[in-house]
Amino acid sequence: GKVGIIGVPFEKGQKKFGVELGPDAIRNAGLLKDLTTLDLDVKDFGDIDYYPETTGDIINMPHLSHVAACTKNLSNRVQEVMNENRVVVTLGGDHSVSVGTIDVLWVDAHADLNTNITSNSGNVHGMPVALLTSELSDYWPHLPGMDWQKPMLSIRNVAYIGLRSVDRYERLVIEKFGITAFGMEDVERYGIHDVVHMALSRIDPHCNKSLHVSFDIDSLDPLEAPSTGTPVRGGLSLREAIHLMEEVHRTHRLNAIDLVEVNPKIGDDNCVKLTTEAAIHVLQAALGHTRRGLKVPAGITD
Ligand code: DIR
Ligand code: MN
Ligand code: MN
Ligand code: MN
Repeated sequence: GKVGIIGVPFEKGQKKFGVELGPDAIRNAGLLKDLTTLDLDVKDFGDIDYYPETTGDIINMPHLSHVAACTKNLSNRVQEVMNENRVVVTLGGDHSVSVGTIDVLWVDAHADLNTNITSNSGNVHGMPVALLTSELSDYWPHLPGMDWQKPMLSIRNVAYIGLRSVDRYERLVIEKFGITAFGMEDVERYGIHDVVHMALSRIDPHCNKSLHVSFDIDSLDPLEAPSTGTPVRGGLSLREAIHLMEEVHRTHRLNAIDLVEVNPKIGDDNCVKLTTEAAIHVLQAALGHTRRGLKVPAGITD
Protein backbone atom coordinates (compact mmCIF):
# COMPACT_ATOMS: atom_id res chain seq x y z
CA GLY A 1 0.00 0.00 0.00
CA LYS A 2 0.99 3.61 -0.59
CA VAL A 3 0.42 6.45 1.85
CA GLY A 4 0.90 10.21 1.57
CA ILE A 5 1.18 12.41 4.66
CA ILE A 6 0.12 16.07 4.60
CA GLY A 7 0.66 18.38 7.58
CA VAL A 8 -1.71 21.30 8.13
CA PRO A 9 -0.28 23.49 10.90
CA PHE A 10 -3.47 25.51 11.18
CA GLU A 11 -5.01 26.84 14.38
CA LYS A 12 -7.36 29.65 13.32
CA GLY A 13 -10.52 27.52 13.43
CA GLN A 14 -10.41 27.81 17.23
CA LYS A 15 -8.79 30.06 19.83
CA LYS A 16 -6.06 28.12 21.64
CA PHE A 17 -2.44 28.29 20.55
CA GLY A 18 -0.58 25.04 19.99
CA VAL A 19 -2.77 22.93 17.70
CA GLU A 20 -0.68 24.23 14.76
CA LEU A 21 2.17 22.19 16.31
CA GLY A 22 0.13 18.98 16.00
CA PRO A 23 1.59 17.72 12.70
CA ASP A 24 5.18 17.97 13.90
CA ALA A 25 4.32 16.55 17.33
CA ILE A 26 2.89 13.46 15.61
CA ARG A 27 5.80 13.22 13.17
CA ASN A 28 8.32 13.62 16.02
CA ALA A 29 6.59 10.85 17.96
CA GLY A 30 7.68 8.54 15.14
CA LEU A 31 4.72 8.30 12.74
CA LEU A 32 6.74 7.77 9.56
CA LYS A 33 8.96 5.09 11.04
CA ASP A 34 5.96 3.33 12.59
CA LEU A 35 4.11 3.30 9.27
CA THR A 36 7.15 2.14 7.34
CA THR A 37 7.36 -0.93 9.58
CA LEU A 38 3.90 -1.84 8.23
CA ASP A 39 5.61 -2.30 4.83
CA LEU A 40 3.86 0.76 3.47
CA ASP A 41 5.41 3.06 0.90
CA VAL A 42 5.17 6.30 2.90
CA LYS A 43 5.84 9.72 1.40
CA ASP A 44 5.65 12.96 3.37
CA PHE A 45 4.25 15.78 1.24
CA GLY A 46 5.22 18.36 3.87
CA ASP A 47 3.10 21.10 5.36
CA ILE A 48 0.49 23.33 3.75
CA ASP A 49 1.33 27.01 3.62
CA TYR A 50 -0.90 29.76 2.31
CA TYR A 51 -1.32 33.50 1.88
CA PRO A 52 -4.67 34.83 3.06
CA GLU A 53 -6.33 37.04 0.48
CA THR A 54 -8.25 39.97 1.88
CA THR A 55 -11.89 39.06 1.65
CA GLY A 56 -15.06 40.55 3.10
CA ASP A 57 -15.76 39.89 6.78
CA ILE A 58 -18.46 37.43 7.71
CA ILE A 59 -20.20 37.78 11.03
CA ASN A 60 -19.08 35.26 13.67
CA MET A 61 -16.42 33.69 11.37
CA PRO A 62 -13.14 35.33 12.31
CA HIS A 63 -10.13 34.40 10.15
CA LEU A 64 -12.33 33.28 7.26
CA SER A 65 -9.68 34.47 4.77
CA HIS A 66 -7.13 32.18 6.48
CA VAL A 67 -9.50 29.20 6.58
CA ALA A 68 -10.36 29.75 2.91
CA ALA A 69 -6.78 30.03 1.65
CA CYS A 70 -5.46 27.15 3.76
CA THR A 71 -8.22 24.67 2.94
CA LYS A 72 -8.03 25.55 -0.76
CA ASN A 73 -4.32 24.72 -0.85
CA LEU A 74 -4.94 21.58 1.19
CA SER A 75 -7.65 20.46 -1.21
CA ASN A 76 -5.20 20.77 -4.13
CA ARG A 77 -2.52 18.87 -2.23
CA VAL A 78 -4.98 16.08 -1.35
CA GLN A 79 -5.75 15.74 -5.08
CA GLU A 80 -2.03 15.54 -5.85
CA VAL A 81 -1.54 12.74 -3.30
CA MET A 82 -4.59 10.84 -4.60
CA ASN A 83 -3.25 11.13 -8.14
CA GLU A 84 -0.30 9.04 -6.95
CA ASN A 85 -2.77 6.37 -5.77
CA ARG A 86 -1.89 6.99 -2.16
CA VAL A 87 -4.13 6.90 0.90
CA VAL A 88 -4.09 10.50 2.14
CA VAL A 89 -3.29 11.07 5.80
CA THR A 90 -3.98 14.70 6.77
CA LEU A 91 -2.48 15.74 10.11
CA GLY A 92 -4.14 18.79 11.71
CA GLY A 93 -4.25 21.43 12.82
CA ASP A 94 -7.74 22.06 14.06
CA HIS A 95 -10.83 20.45 12.56
CA SER A 96 -11.59 23.33 10.18
CA VAL A 97 -8.92 21.79 7.91
CA SER A 98 -11.36 18.99 7.01
CA VAL A 99 -13.12 21.38 4.64
CA GLY A 100 -10.23 20.57 2.28
CA THR A 101 -10.87 16.82 2.30
CA ILE A 102 -14.12 14.88 1.89
CA ASP A 103 -15.27 12.84 4.82
CA VAL A 104 -17.77 10.21 5.56
CA LEU A 105 -17.13 8.73 9.01
CA TRP A 106 -16.84 11.63 11.46
CA VAL A 107 -15.34 10.36 14.74
CA ASP A 108 -15.66 13.18 17.25
CA ALA A 109 -17.03 14.21 20.64
CA HIS A 110 -18.67 17.10 18.75
CA ALA A 111 -20.92 17.27 15.69
CA ASP A 112 -19.05 20.22 14.04
CA LEU A 113 -22.36 21.13 12.44
CA ASN A 114 -22.74 24.83 13.32
CA THR A 115 -23.06 27.69 10.86
CA ASN A 116 -21.83 31.19 11.63
CA ILE A 117 -25.39 31.95 12.75
CA THR A 118 -25.89 29.02 15.14
CA SER A 119 -22.35 28.90 16.59
CA ASN A 120 -21.93 30.12 20.16
CA SER A 121 -18.13 30.17 19.89
CA GLY A 122 -17.48 31.58 16.41
CA ASN A 123 -14.87 28.81 16.05
CA VAL A 124 -14.74 27.43 12.50
CA HIS A 125 -13.56 24.03 13.82
CA GLY A 126 -17.17 23.65 15.04
CA MET A 127 -18.49 24.18 11.47
CA PRO A 128 -16.81 21.90 8.88
CA VAL A 129 -19.64 19.37 8.48
CA ALA A 130 -22.07 22.22 7.81
CA LEU A 131 -19.66 23.60 5.19
CA LEU A 132 -19.17 20.25 3.48
CA THR A 133 -22.74 19.14 2.95
CA SER A 134 -25.02 20.23 0.14
CA GLU A 135 -28.20 20.07 2.25
CA LEU A 136 -26.85 22.79 4.54
CA SER A 137 -25.54 25.10 1.82
CA ASP A 138 -28.75 27.18 1.90
CA TYR A 139 -28.07 28.07 5.53
CA TRP A 140 -24.85 29.90 4.74
CA PRO A 141 -24.28 33.43 3.49
CA HIS A 142 -21.92 33.78 0.53
CA LEU A 143 -18.46 33.15 1.97
CA PRO A 144 -15.76 35.18 0.25
CA GLY A 145 -12.72 33.11 -0.69
CA MET A 146 -14.58 29.82 -0.32
CA ASP A 147 -16.03 29.68 -3.85
CA TRP A 148 -13.60 26.89 -4.79
CA GLN A 149 -15.36 24.66 -2.25
CA LYS A 150 -18.50 23.10 -3.69
CA PRO A 151 -20.40 21.12 -1.05
CA MET A 152 -20.26 17.80 -2.91
CA LEU A 153 -21.09 15.65 0.05
CA SER A 154 -24.63 14.71 0.97
CA ILE A 155 -25.51 14.61 4.62
CA ARG A 156 -26.78 11.07 3.90
CA ASN A 157 -23.15 10.07 3.39
CA VAL A 158 -22.01 11.26 6.79
CA ALA A 159 -22.09 9.15 9.95
CA TYR A 160 -20.94 10.25 13.36
CA ILE A 161 -19.35 8.08 16.00
CA GLY A 162 -18.46 9.19 19.52
CA LEU A 163 -20.76 12.20 20.00
CA ARG A 164 -21.26 13.49 23.53
CA SER A 165 -21.27 17.29 23.23
CA VAL A 166 -23.88 18.44 20.72
CA ASP A 167 -25.28 21.99 20.65
CA ARG A 168 -29.04 22.62 20.47
CA TYR A 169 -29.06 23.67 16.81
CA GLU A 170 -26.75 20.83 15.89
CA ARG A 171 -29.21 18.38 17.45
CA LEU A 172 -32.03 20.03 15.54
CA VAL A 173 -30.16 19.60 12.25
CA ILE A 174 -29.29 15.97 13.04
CA GLU A 175 -32.97 15.21 13.72
CA LYS A 176 -34.34 17.27 10.81
CA PHE A 177 -32.12 15.54 8.24
CA GLY A 178 -32.03 12.15 9.96
CA ILE A 179 -28.24 12.16 10.05
CA THR A 180 -26.68 8.87 11.11
CA ALA A 181 -25.26 9.61 14.53
CA PHE A 182 -23.91 7.13 17.07
CA GLY A 183 -23.18 8.79 20.37
CA MET A 184 -21.35 7.35 23.33
CA GLU A 185 -24.56 5.80 24.64
CA ASP A 186 -24.78 3.76 21.43
CA VAL A 187 -21.21 2.60 21.94
CA GLU A 188 -22.28 1.50 25.44
CA ARG A 189 -25.39 -0.23 24.20
CA TYR A 190 -24.18 -1.99 21.06
CA GLY A 191 -20.41 -2.03 21.42
CA ILE A 192 -17.99 -0.35 19.05
CA HIS A 193 -17.91 -3.27 16.59
CA ASP A 194 -21.62 -3.13 15.85
CA VAL A 195 -21.62 0.67 15.85
CA VAL A 196 -18.96 0.80 13.11
CA HIS A 197 -20.83 -1.70 10.97
CA MET A 198 -24.19 0.00 11.48
CA ALA A 199 -22.58 3.32 10.54
CA LEU A 200 -20.92 1.89 7.44
CA SER A 201 -24.06 0.14 6.26
CA ARG A 202 -26.08 3.33 6.61
CA ILE A 203 -23.73 5.49 4.55
CA ASP A 204 -22.59 2.86 2.08
CA PRO A 205 -25.13 0.02 1.94
CA HIS A 206 -23.59 -1.53 -1.19
CA CYS A 207 -20.02 -1.42 0.12
CA ASN A 208 -18.72 0.19 -3.04
CA LYS A 209 -17.75 3.74 -2.13
CA SER A 210 -14.36 4.93 -1.06
CA LEU A 211 -14.27 5.82 2.55
CA HIS A 212 -13.00 8.92 4.28
CA VAL A 213 -12.51 9.05 8.03
CA SER A 214 -12.20 12.35 9.85
CA PHE A 215 -10.83 11.53 13.28
CA ASP A 216 -10.89 14.25 15.93
CA ILE A 217 -8.55 13.17 18.74
CA ASP A 218 -11.13 14.55 21.21
CA SER A 219 -13.35 11.57 20.33
CA LEU A 220 -11.03 9.68 22.69
CA ASP A 221 -11.49 9.97 26.42
CA PRO A 222 -9.30 12.80 27.81
CA LEU A 223 -7.60 10.23 30.05
CA GLU A 224 -6.24 8.65 26.87
CA ALA A 225 -5.65 11.81 24.81
CA PRO A 226 -5.48 14.82 27.11
CA SER A 227 -3.63 17.27 24.81
CA THR A 228 -6.56 18.69 22.87
CA GLY A 229 -8.42 22.01 22.98
CA THR A 230 -12.00 20.96 23.73
CA PRO A 231 -11.84 17.72 25.74
CA VAL A 232 -15.08 16.06 26.90
CA ARG A 233 -15.01 13.39 29.60
CA GLY A 234 -16.53 9.99 28.97
CA GLY A 235 -15.14 9.29 25.51
CA LEU A 236 -13.90 6.36 23.44
CA SER A 237 -11.14 4.23 24.86
CA LEU A 238 -8.06 3.85 22.69
CA ARG A 239 -9.02 0.17 22.37
CA GLU A 240 -12.38 1.13 20.92
CA ALA A 241 -10.77 3.58 18.50
CA ILE A 242 -8.21 1.00 17.39
CA HIS A 243 -10.97 -1.52 16.81
CA LEU A 244 -12.96 1.06 14.84
CA MET A 245 -9.96 1.71 12.61
CA GLU A 246 -9.16 -1.99 12.19
CA GLU A 247 -12.69 -2.51 10.90
CA VAL A 248 -12.30 0.48 8.59
CA HIS A 249 -9.08 -1.03 7.24
CA ARG A 250 -10.83 -4.36 6.63
CA THR A 251 -13.17 -2.67 4.17
CA HIS A 252 -10.15 -2.07 1.86
CA ARG A 253 -11.93 1.09 0.82
CA LEU A 254 -10.23 3.72 3.01
CA ASN A 255 -8.69 6.42 0.86
CA ALA A 256 -8.39 9.39 3.19
CA ILE A 257 -8.03 10.00 6.87
CA ASP A 258 -7.70 13.23 8.86
CA LEU A 259 -6.22 13.19 12.36
CA VAL A 260 -6.95 16.56 13.93
CA GLU A 261 -6.94 18.61 17.13
CA VAL A 262 -3.72 17.31 18.73
CA ASN A 263 -2.44 20.32 20.72
CA PRO A 264 1.02 19.72 22.23
CA LYS A 265 0.79 23.00 24.19
CA ILE A 266 -1.94 21.55 26.40
CA GLY A 267 -0.87 19.47 29.39
CA ASP A 268 2.60 18.32 30.46
CA ASP A 269 5.06 16.15 28.53
CA ASN A 270 3.32 12.99 29.63
CA CYS A 271 -0.03 14.28 28.34
CA VAL A 272 1.55 15.08 24.98
CA LYS A 273 3.20 11.66 24.84
CA LEU A 274 -0.09 9.89 25.58
CA THR A 275 -1.87 11.94 22.93
CA THR A 276 0.66 11.60 20.10
CA GLU A 277 1.07 7.88 20.81
CA ALA A 278 -2.69 7.46 20.70
CA ALA A 279 -2.79 9.32 17.37
CA ILE A 280 -0.15 6.99 15.93
CA HIS A 281 -1.94 3.86 17.19
CA VAL A 282 -5.15 5.05 15.53
CA LEU A 283 -3.39 5.80 12.21
CA GLN A 284 -1.48 2.52 12.24
CA ALA A 285 -4.70 0.56 12.81
CA ALA A 286 -6.36 2.41 9.93
CA LEU A 287 -3.45 1.57 7.66
CA GLY A 288 -3.22 -2.14 8.37
CA HIS A 289 -1.48 -2.70 11.67
CA THR A 290 -2.91 -5.74 13.39
CA ARG A 291 -2.63 -6.63 17.06
CA ARG A 292 -2.14 -10.27 16.06
CA GLY A 293 1.26 -9.36 14.63
CA LEU A 294 2.32 -8.67 11.08
CA LYS A 295 2.76 -11.29 8.39
CA VAL A 296 6.20 -12.23 7.18
CA PRO A 297 6.55 -10.37 3.88
CA ALA A 298 5.82 -12.36 0.72
CA GLY A 299 9.00 -13.71 -0.86
CA ILE A 300 10.54 -14.77 2.43
CA THR A 301 8.27 -17.75 3.06
CA ASP A 302 7.55 -18.57 -0.58
C1 DIR B 1 -18.93 23.76 19.86
C2 DIR B 1 -17.69 22.96 20.20
N1 DIR B 1 -19.97 22.92 19.30
C3 DIR B 1 -18.58 24.88 18.87
N2 DIR B 1 -17.15 22.35 19.04
C4 DIR B 1 -15.93 21.80 18.99
O1 DIR B 1 -17.70 25.67 19.20
O2 DIR B 1 -19.18 24.95 17.80
N3 DIR B 1 -15.53 21.17 17.95
N4 DIR B 1 -15.11 21.87 19.99
O3 DIR B 1 -14.41 20.45 17.83
MN1 MN C 1 -14.04 18.14 15.44
MN1 MN D 1 -14.24 17.66 18.64
MN1 MN E 1 2.14 0.28 21.31
